Amino acid sequence: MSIASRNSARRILILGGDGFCGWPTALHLSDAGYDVTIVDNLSRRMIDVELEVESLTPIRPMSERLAAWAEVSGREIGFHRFDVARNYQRMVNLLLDFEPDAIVHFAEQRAAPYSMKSAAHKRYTVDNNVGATHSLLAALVESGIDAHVVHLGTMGVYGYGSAGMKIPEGYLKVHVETEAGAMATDEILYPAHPGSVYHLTKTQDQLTFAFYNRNDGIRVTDLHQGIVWGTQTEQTARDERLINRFDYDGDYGTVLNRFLMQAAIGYPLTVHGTGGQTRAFIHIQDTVRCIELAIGNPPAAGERVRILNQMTETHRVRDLADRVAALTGAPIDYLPNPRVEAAENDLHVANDTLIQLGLRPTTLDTGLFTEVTDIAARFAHRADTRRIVCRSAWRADRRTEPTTTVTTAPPAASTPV
Ligand code: NAD
Ligand code: USQ
Repeated sequence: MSIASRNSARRILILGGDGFCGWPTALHLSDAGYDVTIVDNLSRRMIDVELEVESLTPIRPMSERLAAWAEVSGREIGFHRFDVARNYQRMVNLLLDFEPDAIVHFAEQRAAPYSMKSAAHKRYTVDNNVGATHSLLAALVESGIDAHVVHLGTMGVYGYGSAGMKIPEGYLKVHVETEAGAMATDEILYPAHPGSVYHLTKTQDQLTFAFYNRNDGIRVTDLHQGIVWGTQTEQTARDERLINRFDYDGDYGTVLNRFLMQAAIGYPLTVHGTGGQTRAFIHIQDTVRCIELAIGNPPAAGERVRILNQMTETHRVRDLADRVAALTGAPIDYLPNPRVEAAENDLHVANDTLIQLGLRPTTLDTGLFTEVTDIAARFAHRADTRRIVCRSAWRADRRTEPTTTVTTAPPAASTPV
């Protein structure tokens, strides 16, 4: 039995439903029997135009995607194109009209390198992400709609130092010495330690959720997700017109998908520094399952923000490169690191809740590498190798090439609302 038939949540609004995680989530939930409506301002597609690069996979325009899904599944998905951060009244009206039981919030600028490109990109990322989250919560209060908000946060809010402990699910138990000399115990949000302006916005989201949860009783699940790898899910693979996006460029491509794509086109694997960073990972098929699990298990009225670590395994970047190299024979290139980050870190993460709720992790060992390399090989002719190297530097002293005038501009100024 699908969760949709067991759970009272039926109508799901997906903010950012045209993106890499949002599109497969929309199809997965629609397939599971939910009534799904997407909101997206298509800013990610406009950023492709700005960066002069496209998804490696030929993603179709929204209307074609939706028509293909209706044809393949017999199910309709609604779509509204507007900016969640800026078009507040449309958000309120949609909430009143659609009356969602749950809202999955993906509608943020999600690339750390993009957020560090220039002052304009930093400002765009903060305005867009902080604005989208806050507008959504204010609109829920104004409309009086009691929907469960499922937000995609990031493991990066915890930072990537070596904590010397297992990172808990959001809250840290602390013992504080009182004035009287006794020991008091409390639970606080795990100290935020963002490593980019993008990650900074996710730590700001956490405070916004905590406030609206305490003040207005908004029910929130914040999923602290690791790096998503893979491309297709059961539903996106059903028809070529449903194919998911695949980012490989230096701003939006994430490390494992980049290595797999680089190997497939014979490009040396681009390891930053010594590759000593340890990160958390999750396959896109597990992302969509976790979101369904979160929707099916909403926090009770009055419960604090529920924080779940949405990751299935951790790996060191150079180990991933070695693994992909062993599998494919690809050479490895150790490049100067354009980021400001620890050269080496360990990472141990608690992910008990989603496992207890029924997640069966798809791991790197299950041979899914081939799914990605097959996709990459099939669309290798679409790759622009000039876009592969990461050129966005965290600070001027991290630049590996002379400064050029920034000619690109984030979409905020031109986005129709
Ligand atoms: P994406 O850029 O592919 O998708 C985001 C979508 O939101 C895009 O379609 C974009 O057009 C839309 N959007 C952005 N701002 C909007 C606004 N103001 N109004 C309306 N629509 C807007 O990103 P993704 O990889 O699908 O990530 C989705 C979420 O998951 C993000 O919040 C990200 O922080 C989080 N996340 C992603 C990863 C990952 O590896 N991809 C890992 C952890 C967390
Ligand atoms: N890296 C390389 N070579 C590359 C690309 C990246 O060595 O070619 C390194 C980076 O320096 C970094 C690590 O790999 O140490 C991860 O980089 P990434 O680009 O794969 O991931 P990141 O910037 O952290 O961001 C991605 C998503 C973001 C999400 C985050 C989850 O873009 O939306 O929030 O993963 S997490 O990393 O857990 O914070």
